[in-house]
Amino acid sequence: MNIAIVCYPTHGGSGVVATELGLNLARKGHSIHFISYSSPFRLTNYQSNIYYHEVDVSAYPLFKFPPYDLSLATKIIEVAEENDIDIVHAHYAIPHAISAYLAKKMFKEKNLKIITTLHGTDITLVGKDPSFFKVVQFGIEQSDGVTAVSKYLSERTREEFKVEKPIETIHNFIDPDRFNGVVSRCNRKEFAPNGEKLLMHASNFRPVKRVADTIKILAKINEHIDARLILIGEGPDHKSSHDLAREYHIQDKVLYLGTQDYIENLLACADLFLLPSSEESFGLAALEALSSKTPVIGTHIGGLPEVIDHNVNGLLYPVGDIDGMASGALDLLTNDSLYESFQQEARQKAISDFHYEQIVPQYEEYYEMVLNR
Ligand code: GMT
Repeated sequence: MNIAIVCYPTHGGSGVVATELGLNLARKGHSIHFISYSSPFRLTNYQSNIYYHEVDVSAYPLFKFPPYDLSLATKIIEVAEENDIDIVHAHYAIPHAISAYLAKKMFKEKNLKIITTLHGTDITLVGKDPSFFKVVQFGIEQSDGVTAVSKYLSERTREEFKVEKPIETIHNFIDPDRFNGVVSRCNRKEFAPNGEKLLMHASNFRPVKRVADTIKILAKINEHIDARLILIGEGPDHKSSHDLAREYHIQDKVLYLGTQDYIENLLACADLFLLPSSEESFGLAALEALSSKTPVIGTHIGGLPEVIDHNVNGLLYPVGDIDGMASGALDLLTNDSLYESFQQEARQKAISDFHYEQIVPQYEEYYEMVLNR
């Protein structure tokens, strides 16, 4: 099939999932056309059957906000004309679902099929905003197919947007050979020179991620054992988390690495991965940790319970339960046999439930179903 994948090129989960899906589909012989405002960061080397089309938006003095969604619709039509596209797969509803719908209506040569994959904040946060709600609802209704990355998100979408049509749950996936937790990939001495335990967190540092909680958990753990925290990513809460670490006098135990393209090498060093989010439709970072044999300490919200099995491969607590998360972390970090069991279970969970070889065919079957409908 000739598939156009519309996504964000950034380090957020939706862009990663869209890119890795395209790469896997290309390896299976499909022709994949990525469309975005810059090349997806995971699109590193040339690979056959992969094409990238850049959307350029003319900046005109009259425009306070350059209308990316309109230029995107135009680019989708151009790519569809030149490459006989069968399906436009829009990842993250805003604005991709609507731009794809516009392209579908304007493209006369063929009945372009639109599939929208919902990733989380396009429903639970941004999509709920009154300035987007109706257009997101319309985009979902007009798509020929809609998938969501967790059962939780499928349910939330039905509830919040009163969607009648079926929403297919296709979970996110992992390459366990890439996220394999081989310790030699990471120089642990560099991060823990005195044998400290290593906690890790990776996100876009937005309020929904509650980065401050990772600092509070670190402070609590350091009342009992020596531990350090590696923070990966950039975003609005970076500075406040820095200030909080100073307030707790543990700034020397927190290492900010900024945005990283190859988190798989760093995860191999982490003893525990912290994901204390208030909203998480799936938690791709948690799956990357599991696959790397790194147990996850997180919150019992959203789609995380579909990824993490509490007391088996991770520990899940109410949002903001710092004491619970810190004490659960300490139980694991001070009991080697328990910790090793969690490590084995973590990798087993990633491989048995979320291997790309199991999930990518679900997208292919869904494409066929939508095309033949
Ligand atoms: O908030 C992020 O993690 C970025 C966001 C995105 O849109 O890229 O992630 C969402 O999509 C990921 C991939 O499907 C999911 O794993 C994340 O859970 C989801 N984020 C939220 O729901 C907050």
